[in-house]
Amino acid sequence: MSEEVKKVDNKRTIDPAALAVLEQKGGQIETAYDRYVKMQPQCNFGEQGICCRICLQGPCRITKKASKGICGAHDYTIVARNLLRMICGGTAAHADHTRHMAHVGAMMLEGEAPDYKITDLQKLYAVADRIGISREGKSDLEIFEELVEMAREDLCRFEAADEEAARWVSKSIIPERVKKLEDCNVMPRGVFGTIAESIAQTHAGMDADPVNLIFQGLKTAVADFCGEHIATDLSDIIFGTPRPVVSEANLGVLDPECINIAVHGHNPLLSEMIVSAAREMKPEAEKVGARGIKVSGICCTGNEVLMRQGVPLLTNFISQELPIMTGALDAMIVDIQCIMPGIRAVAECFHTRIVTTSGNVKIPGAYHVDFVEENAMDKAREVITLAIEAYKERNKDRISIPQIKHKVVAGFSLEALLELFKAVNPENPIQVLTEAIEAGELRGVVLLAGCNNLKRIHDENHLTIAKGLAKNNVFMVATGCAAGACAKAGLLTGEAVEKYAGDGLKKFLYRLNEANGLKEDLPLVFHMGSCVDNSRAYDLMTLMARQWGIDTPKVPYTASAPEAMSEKAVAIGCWCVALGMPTHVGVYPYITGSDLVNGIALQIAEDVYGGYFMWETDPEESVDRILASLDERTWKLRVHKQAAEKYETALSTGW
Ligand code: NFS
Ligand code: SF4
Repeated sequence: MSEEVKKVDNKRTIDPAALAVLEQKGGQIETAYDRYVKMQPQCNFGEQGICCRICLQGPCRITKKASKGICGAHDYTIVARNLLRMICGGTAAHADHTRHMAHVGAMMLEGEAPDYKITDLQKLYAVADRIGISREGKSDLEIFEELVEMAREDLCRFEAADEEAARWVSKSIIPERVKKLEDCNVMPRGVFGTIAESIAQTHAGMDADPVNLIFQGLKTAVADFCGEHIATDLSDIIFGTPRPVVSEANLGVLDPECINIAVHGHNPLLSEMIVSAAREMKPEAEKVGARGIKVSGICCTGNEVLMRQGVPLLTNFISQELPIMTGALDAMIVDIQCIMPGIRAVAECFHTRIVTTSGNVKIPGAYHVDFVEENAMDKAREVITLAIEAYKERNKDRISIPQIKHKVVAGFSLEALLELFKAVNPENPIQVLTEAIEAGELRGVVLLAGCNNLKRIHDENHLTIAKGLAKNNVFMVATGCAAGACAKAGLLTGEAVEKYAGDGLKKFLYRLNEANGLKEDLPLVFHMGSCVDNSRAYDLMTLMARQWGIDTPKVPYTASAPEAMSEKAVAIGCWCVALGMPTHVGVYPYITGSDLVNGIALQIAEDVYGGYFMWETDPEESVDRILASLDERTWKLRVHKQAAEKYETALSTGW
């Protein structure tokens, strides 16, 4: 048993609000923090990825005595197959979300989803232009129709080699990357087809070649990028592209005077409706003696409504059971993904209603209201009525809300970021960022992404890394539960810049504050949205590459998932690498059981794609390694630029 496992207790968090709840009620009411302790020690075979149970002869585990599975599969085949299946799980989850968005788009066109409309025409035009839809002589609805059709094609195209590449990939990334993906045979045509192909490839008795399996994994991950990008674009068109917004985060946002509703999951199709219905239903809340209805968010649906509507963020993934334990939450309305079944048992000890809304996410014992898009607002009202009923049963004596919350400045879509840069450089906004890196004011850009994972102390890796990078003048964007961690800890504020930023980062951000004449200072970390919005973060890298005229593996831009947990995070990490980013992960993935597969992730990937993985669990070390990955690129970029100027040649395309 490792040292780390020995000192495990059930208060593994550095979020003071979460800790307050755990100290008061932890142990009496079982949460993930308790179950993590009970689960120790965890299985070593699983941990290393060398357990196979994809056929009924298994489980086969690789040991000294048995170095191959019964069918003769080596460790490297088993590890690579398991990894590919994880990537499929993540890609399928995002694609399911995207399919839903595209389906609602199609329903809107048929007049079957009257509560949804095109909110952002500029975004519609921008996406149409990028994807290659001619707008000439077409009405807005006709453009939208073509776009939805194209999105469905990207999702549904067969994987025949003579078919067109997925457009949301081939038209969103730089031509050099398109060529690389095509040359390596990892350019997907259709998202669902790629998933089917991969699952087939990993069936017993199919592919045994680890390299072939891993390349297929990268192709599937690029299909994941495609799905995510479509989801972001359609959400922006339907609900509006985020603009800077001020709100709050952490458990202290719960208001004992109000009916408190948490929206949890990932899909803005439902949460946006809940937010509007809640605003409308204030009189009903007043009738039962509440001051109003307060909606707050958990996980990525929380990020979606924070970014667009300024709805406060309650908490992130691993602490999702804790808001119920404050006794002040009347309903938790969940849609899809990252919903721990454990919330139901916790709610049993309180008056809180857990309401599931999606046909593929049900929890035994929870309320289920099937969310149908034809009458979305009616359905939203129906679930809010459940919360109002629950409020009447609230026991005031059991309410204990930690008075901890922080201001949050969020809403930084790429469009919003460029708007800020424009105030400094109206002709070429992205140059504001690239020049600051060239001048050495900034060390590079880091995307803070991913989940929570109790293998690490809740939020500790996120916050230590964010603060460490800030001190070293790194410009940071964040998504998902990483952004949630920063929000809860007050890092999405101007005050955090004052406190944690190095001189270069301070100068850079203050220059932007001044040029924009903002009421609210810009934050230390820029919240770009939910996990599907990692597509925004990659578009930023693409813009930087275009500005410098280089391929992405030369751009000083690193991704970090300090507390990665889900299969979705695995898929994202893999496309980050395939699309040219160094990618730090703060938890070991299940591949260390094969030196060969691990070596591909850590080293060979760089030779082929320019991106590579770094596993590092210690947060301080992680900061050093992330900085080194940026510095290597900045240094090379400078050398190549100097050489190009001196010899009057084009910039070297290698990395
Ligand atoms: Ni991303 Fe968002 Fe959080 Fe992880 Fe889950 S909510 S989609 S998967 S846990 S960051
Ligand atoms: Fe064992 Fe091979 Fe079956 Fe896997 S596929 S469970 S390694 S026999």
